[in-house]
Amino acid sequence: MNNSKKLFIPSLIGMWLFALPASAEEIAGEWHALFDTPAGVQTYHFNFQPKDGTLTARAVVESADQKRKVEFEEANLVGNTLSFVERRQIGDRELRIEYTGKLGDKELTLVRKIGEFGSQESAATRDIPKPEPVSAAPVVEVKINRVIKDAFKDSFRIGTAGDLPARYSDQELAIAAEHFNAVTPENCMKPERVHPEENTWQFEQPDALVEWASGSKMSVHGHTLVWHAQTRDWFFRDGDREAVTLRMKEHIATLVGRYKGKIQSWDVVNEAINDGGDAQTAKTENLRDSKWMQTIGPQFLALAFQFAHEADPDAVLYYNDYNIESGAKHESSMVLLKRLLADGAPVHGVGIQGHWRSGSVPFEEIEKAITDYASLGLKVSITELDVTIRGASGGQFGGGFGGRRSRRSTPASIEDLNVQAADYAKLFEIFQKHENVIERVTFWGLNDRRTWRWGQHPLLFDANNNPKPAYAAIVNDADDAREEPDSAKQIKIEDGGQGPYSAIATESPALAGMTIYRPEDLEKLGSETKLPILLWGNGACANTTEEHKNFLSEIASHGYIILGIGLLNQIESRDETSRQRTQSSQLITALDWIIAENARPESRYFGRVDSSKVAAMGMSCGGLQALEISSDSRITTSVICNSGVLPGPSPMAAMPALKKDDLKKLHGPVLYIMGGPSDIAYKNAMDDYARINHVPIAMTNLDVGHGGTYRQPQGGEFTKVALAWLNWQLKGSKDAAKMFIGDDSELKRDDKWTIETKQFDR
Ligand code: 9MR
Repeated sequence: MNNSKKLFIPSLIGMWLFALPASAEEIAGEWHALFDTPAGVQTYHFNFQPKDGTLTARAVVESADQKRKVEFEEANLVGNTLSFVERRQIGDRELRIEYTGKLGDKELTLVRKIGEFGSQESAATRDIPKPEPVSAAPVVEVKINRVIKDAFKDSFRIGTAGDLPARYSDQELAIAAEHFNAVTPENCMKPERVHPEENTWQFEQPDALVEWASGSKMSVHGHTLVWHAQTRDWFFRDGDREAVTLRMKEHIATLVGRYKGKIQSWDVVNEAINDGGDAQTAKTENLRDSKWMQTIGPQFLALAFQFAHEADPDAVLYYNDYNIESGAKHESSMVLLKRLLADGAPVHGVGIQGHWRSGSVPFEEIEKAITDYASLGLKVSITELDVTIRGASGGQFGGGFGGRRSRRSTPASIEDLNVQAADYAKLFEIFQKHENVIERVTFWGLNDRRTWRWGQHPLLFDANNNPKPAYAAIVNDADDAREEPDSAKQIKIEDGGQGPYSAIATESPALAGMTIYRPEDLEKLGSETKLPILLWGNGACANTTEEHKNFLSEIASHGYIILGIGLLNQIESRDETSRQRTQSSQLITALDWIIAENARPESRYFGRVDSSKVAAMGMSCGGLQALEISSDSRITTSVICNSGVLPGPSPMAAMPALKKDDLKKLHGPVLYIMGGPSDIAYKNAMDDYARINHVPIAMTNLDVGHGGTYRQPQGGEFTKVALAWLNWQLKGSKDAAKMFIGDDSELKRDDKWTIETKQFDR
């Protein structure tokens, strides 16, 4: 290894020095890399051989279902930058996969780019990397009451898109047939694919799809006949209007004719209107300057519809586009459709594609667009529905959105999944309201792996085919979805605790990803007693309360409702889902939920909760989550266990990024319960204590270290202190205050504990 490489380490001052070119020898030999690709994880075992100024590159590639050998082309090494190309035949399609790499100190950072499918980055090393355990378990387990096609069988069809059945697993094919009753070929009937040259047709995949659909009792929606994209230049050769019109006619007649009676509807023209627009263009059709426009002119649309109608007079014919529900583009679509109808073009329906983004779905515009199109006597379908969780929206292929960005798939958070679920539920409420106009709602892909928006989790099934909260939100009856059924799982810990109420740990379908600790028999509370609310975040910000279950259950048995971050089933036996990342905002969502339940007459929590008494609590990383939400005006008190704000940026990405300044946002009394000087958070907590001079604060320490006493029977000594504090702060118990206040406070008298307090006498 030459010394220049070491200069990449930023802690060395030599940033002004530059790396010398890598010698070819340094790259010679074996390198291994894992790529998380749209087709699953693939492990590349590369072999690079430099020879006389040239480079040969080959690899053995392992994936879940195959092992293949690759000879790379165009291999090149300049300085420490490497590039080569893999050509891969997938079905009838040749993919060009471009690799670029930079040689670092120990690693070779490789970017793998697959044209329109985006790119992935991976660090190749000399050692074989171990695949990260990829969890097949969902972030949150979802129960669905009905399959979606049945839920809407009296309203409209529910479709999926994909070039089924080739290269789909048996499980995926079964899911497609079970949940959907319509299919749209995602790519295989596009002009470029099905009709690559003037007299060359590729019917193998379209035929297979139509046959599979008929065997699966699904209708087929053809996509797409006339489009500015994915259409080879031969169509427009010579630019002669007549010749181009003839080619279009022949294309449509052959394709629509072949599947006459088998394909029930077609996207005849796709995406003909320009993006954006303004008050001026809104008054016009604002047609895209496509090759169809350039050669045939604006009549190309009416002609396409006419040819399709001639080829299959029974087929329902659609104009299909994205963003036509909104703004100037919507106005233009109305101008265009009115003209086509006035000219007698056989247009029967409008496809609103529906590539939306959760958190910003234009509900009102969508509803208005549906009624606008209906007013023209047209049917409406939602043809390419997907609602992303993160990232960009937009629906145009090749427009720089979604399709070509670098994509690394990080799991969706429960919070994001819930926002998406609420958006999907609202969309389907709108669709159902207009069921007399809507023919079909088709999702653009089958699951979160089989989607052009891979990495943005847009569909109803996750990448492992588990139904997501969005699915339940759409199909589960509004009441079913909210109600915690009597059959909900209930776990008793330590016989329900020692308080006056026997406690259980349970969950509610409407509060995904949270564990609820509460008295089992809520009736027993009578009409006077109301439960204060405790919000709890776990050590390591884990997705389970397992470590703290004794502590939490015991507190609940004394008349509290605790909403703890984490999956209920992980209390009994933990697997890797318990390590999934969680977010402070889950606590706020939970607070909103319980306050709403307390006010909802049909809820079991109706009138049972004291919404004006709320504690933000948590341990270690979860203590930071509690601090993070403590600025919320509804929080009465904060209880920070084995935790404190770090002096600098957190080393763990999953930790809330808090600054010491954030302590100023605390507005209620604060209790720290710490494990003494050997607790790794001790210094941070003591420093917090020194800085908090504006609210009452108690700092308590028991010399047990960072782990606390949570696992001891009833949660041990920590429960005693936490419970006294809660009884004092949330239930006004003067007796409980004696644990903390006065020269002879219980904790002062207790040798095992130390206590300091400030600002209580103000
Ligand atoms: O999802 C499709 C993707 O696999 C293709 O690479 C791309 C280009 O053919 O088209 C995608 O589907 C588009 C659809 O055909 C028309 N509306 C926008 C869709 C997303 O880009």
